[in-house]
Amino acid sequence: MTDLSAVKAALKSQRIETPSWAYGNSGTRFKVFRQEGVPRNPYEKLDDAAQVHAATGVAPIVSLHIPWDLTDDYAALSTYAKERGLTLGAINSNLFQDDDYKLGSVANADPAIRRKAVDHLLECVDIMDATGSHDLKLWFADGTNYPGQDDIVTRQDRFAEALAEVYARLGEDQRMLLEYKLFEPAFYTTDVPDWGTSYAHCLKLGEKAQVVVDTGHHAPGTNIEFIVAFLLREKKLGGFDFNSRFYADDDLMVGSADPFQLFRIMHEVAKNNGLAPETGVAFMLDQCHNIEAKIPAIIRSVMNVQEATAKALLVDLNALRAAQLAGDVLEANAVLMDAYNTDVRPLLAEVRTELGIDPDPMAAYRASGWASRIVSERVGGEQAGWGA
Ligand code: AOS
Ligand code: ZN
Ligand code: ZN
Repeated sequence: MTDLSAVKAALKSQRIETPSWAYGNSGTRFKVFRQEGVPRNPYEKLDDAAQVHAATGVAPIVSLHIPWDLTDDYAALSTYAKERGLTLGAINSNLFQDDDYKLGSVANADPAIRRKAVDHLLECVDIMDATGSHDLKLWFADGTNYPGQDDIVTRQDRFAEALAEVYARLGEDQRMLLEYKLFEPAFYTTDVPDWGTSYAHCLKLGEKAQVVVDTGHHAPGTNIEFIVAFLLREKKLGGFDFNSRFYADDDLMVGSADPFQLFRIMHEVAKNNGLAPETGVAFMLDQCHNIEAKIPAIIRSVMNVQEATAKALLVDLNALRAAQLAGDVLEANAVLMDAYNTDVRPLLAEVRTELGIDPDPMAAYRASGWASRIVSERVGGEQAGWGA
């Protein structure tokens, strides 16, 4: 039997980090649909994030993206966050929106461009010092489009050199989280295409370098929970970029395309102590809400992660282990499916009531009046958006 009070305690202490860019406008390369009331600067993004936290009680951390969240005083931004019960989380670098990076950033053949790219990463660590952020999250668009375009091994050498310089600049309590992605924008080779490449670089760099699993960055059919279990065993899972995909890097709401996959991932996390704060797994969202209202979509995403986590925590691990040791394939599978098929919404409603918030986060947000308030107040100025 599972101890329900321990399940509730784990759900109450889980922290889900929301990305500043999810509050701004986004779209595909075909069209960005502008929405009314969207934030015009990082401060207003934090105001929206505070609404998500108020409704859910478990989303007090916000990832920033440099330069999309450019400001001249990051310490002031951090103070503004604290005044709203928030903290600033991972600092995401941007080495993909500058003409200089057409043939790569840290893997570019031109040493001057490599220098510029590394300087940006070092600047991101300076920003972490000012915001009190612990994580530098690195995603690189570097790669090639055509066979023969550049040398695969030489590009890895350039990567290793750049990462080592940035790693050496990290403070005691700062980490480097290295994300991988199968393809896009590069279509032939990507310099960090999979967890193995990321893991190999992180292993060489040292303890403060860990892998980020973006759930949308794999080939169809990839067993992501296996990667998660393996990385946890090796103490190299730094965190997640949660989102859902049907085809490629769709960045849809986590848990919307395949809630069972999310459950399987969270089962490995829960079983392998990944929910314990000391394990250091960051539960970040990395999503774009192109056609749906942004704040309620982020609230829904947080709830989806919570539901998968609750089901994972309900797995009767003693019964599972007994069935596994007995070689009882059907029983072991049944134990897992029992947890997955449990309706955990009443349990989460109880958890929220015990936290002193509304048991229904979506209804609470609707009733708050925030959606109409931002439409009437945020007029004029440039709306923030992906790339703005
Ligand atoms: C890109 O595909 C990656 O998922 C990045 O993590 C992220 O979406 C981008 O860097 C915005 O910060
Ligand atoms: Zn990502
Ligand atoms: Zn992505």
